[in-house]
Amino acid sequence: MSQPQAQARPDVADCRRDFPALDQQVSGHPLAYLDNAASSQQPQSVIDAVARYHREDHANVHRGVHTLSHRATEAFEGARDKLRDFINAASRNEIVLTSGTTEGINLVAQSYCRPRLGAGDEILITHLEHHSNIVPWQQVCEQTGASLVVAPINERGEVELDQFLGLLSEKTRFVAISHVSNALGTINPATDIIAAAKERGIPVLLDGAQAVPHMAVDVQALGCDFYAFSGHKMFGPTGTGVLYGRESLLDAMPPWQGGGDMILEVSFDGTTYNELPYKFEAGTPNISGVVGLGAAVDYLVDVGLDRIAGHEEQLLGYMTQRLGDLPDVRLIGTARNKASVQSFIVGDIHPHDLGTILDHQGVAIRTGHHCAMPVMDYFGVPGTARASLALYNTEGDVDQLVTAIEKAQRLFA
Ligand code: 7TS
Repeated sequence: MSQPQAQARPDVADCRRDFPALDQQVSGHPLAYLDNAASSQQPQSVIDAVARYHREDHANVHRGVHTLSHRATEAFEGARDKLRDFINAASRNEIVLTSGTTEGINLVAQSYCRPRLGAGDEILITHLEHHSNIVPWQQVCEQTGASLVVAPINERGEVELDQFLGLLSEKTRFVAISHVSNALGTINPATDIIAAAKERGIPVLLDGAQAVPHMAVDVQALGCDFYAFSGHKMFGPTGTGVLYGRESLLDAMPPWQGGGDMILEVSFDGTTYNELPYKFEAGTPNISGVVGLGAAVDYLVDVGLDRIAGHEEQLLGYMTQRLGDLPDVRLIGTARNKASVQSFIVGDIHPHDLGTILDHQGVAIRTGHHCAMPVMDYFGVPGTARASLALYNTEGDVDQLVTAIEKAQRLFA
């Protein structure tokens, strides 16, 4: 794909054609896929890369002397290099390939925090987190006697920076926050939080699951110590993901799973662990998935993250306005700095009923608590309807959503 000028809107019609799943009818309507925060669709180039790998190159990695094993290893490690470039990590040793965000966060909780924390120590998160960035910390608190401290949000769904910073103390041993909230789309003030934590020598993990498909991420510019994300939300296969970790920290951490590939030498007297990043990659990895993830990175880079961000910002503005103009629609999450997501409630229609009626009109959204029950509790709702955008969405998708909601309102009137 040629590189048009930075900031210009991507030619969405062209991008859309790259995604075969979008070209289908659901219940007799063209599919308007607005559930990208849960899982995005895959471009043909990703589907082809995975298929080609299965057809021609499949073998185990890092261990064979034969040609297919070499090819598989090359494709797998090549994807690691692309991922390093993609987030501008300083070294490929800092790219741990995982099954997704959840695994990356659990790895840090168990391997970084568990050996270091004890009673009186605190882990600081926010009220906005996905359960994946809550439960692993609760578990490590139970295991170590440390406490979980939760920074509050306001009625817009924003973390109040002053309040957050006020909770940093000499007891704080770790900070874990979402870069972008999945339930509300709020972009957290990560740079300020990281700078403040750094001044106090506190490591920071960013949960980047909802950021990487929507904005350029540079882990060195952010200055974070860990950054976790998932392949399936960035046009790659499920069961893939990355944990970025600062090399000096990863080096000092014990492996969290034992098995093949993560060792240099094993005897019954003891085991010498492999070097980074393999120390954290026990067992045969998701080779085909990672090959596909590499192709997804190529795709994102080709379209251009700045252009994607510009397009989505414009489209989110349009969607928010269209939804906000509907009678009896309550927008949940109105942060001033947002990406790609709008949660809402339509009158007293239960979100699941709304989602079903929308599906009958070809509109795919997610309904429920979005694995962020504390956010729902804050807004006093059991769940919301959530429309979430990707680079291939258009104003036509949003119009179809609005028409479908109007129909639901008529049905329930
Ligand atoms: N963190 C955030 C911010 C997320 O949005 C998600 C998934 C995860 C962590 C977990 O990612 P996984 O790939 O390990 O499962 N979020 C959603 C969602 O919003 N709807 O479905 C999954």
